[in-house]
Amino acid sequence: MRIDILTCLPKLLESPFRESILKRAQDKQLVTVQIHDLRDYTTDAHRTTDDYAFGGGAGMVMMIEPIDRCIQALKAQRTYDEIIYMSPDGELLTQSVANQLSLKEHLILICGHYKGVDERVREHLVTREVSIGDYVLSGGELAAAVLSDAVIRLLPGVLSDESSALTDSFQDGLVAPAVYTRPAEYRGWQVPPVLLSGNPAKIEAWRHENSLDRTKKRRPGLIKED
Ligand code: 6GU
Repeated sequence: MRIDILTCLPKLLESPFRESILKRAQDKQLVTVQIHDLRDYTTDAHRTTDDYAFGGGAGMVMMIEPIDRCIQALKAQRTYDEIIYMSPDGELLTQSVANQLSLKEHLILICGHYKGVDERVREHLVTREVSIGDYVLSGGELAAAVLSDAVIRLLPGVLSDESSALTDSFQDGLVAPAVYTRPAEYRGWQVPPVLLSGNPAKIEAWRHENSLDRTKKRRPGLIKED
């Protein structure tokens, strides 16, 4: 997979991709993440990426030209499956959306800032718009890092079998069961004895029951009503 991220604040995106699982996925060449500074696609001396809104009003608007020039340069090199604009009014990022995107080969993520992008970017250049939740961030960069993390960890070979994404919360419509590690007792607080029993069938049954209980208590909306 390859993910190209378009931003006017490239520094904001550096560290999330240089650590831990996302770094390892790139080192193993399971994914290429390329961050593009939109200022490099401007044509004026000041390298302007935003301008005042037509009709007035507060806030700057990201201009279409640098975004389009960057997208066209990328499209000349390969075919993109989705060109995604990160926006708080987009489709909500769910596990199901992450699963879908993990099956794609080439993605472009566009990070908005200021009051957003010129609407013509959304009308003519973008194939999909994604939000990471119902709250407003200062820009799309952190949201793009969240989306990338959710997608990259699903790629075959990124996680070990043990930590496989198949056992994640949400992957089966339930939240994950409680986990414990040594010591078995701490300040009198006990680990559930079944987990120390060495009986895999009983442990599996306990985990499933625990998942169901936790989902009902914490996220009742996840339990499908039929
Ligand atoms: Cl994708 N962008 C911004 N700016 N705010 C958000 C968001 C995206 N998703 C939730 N809030």
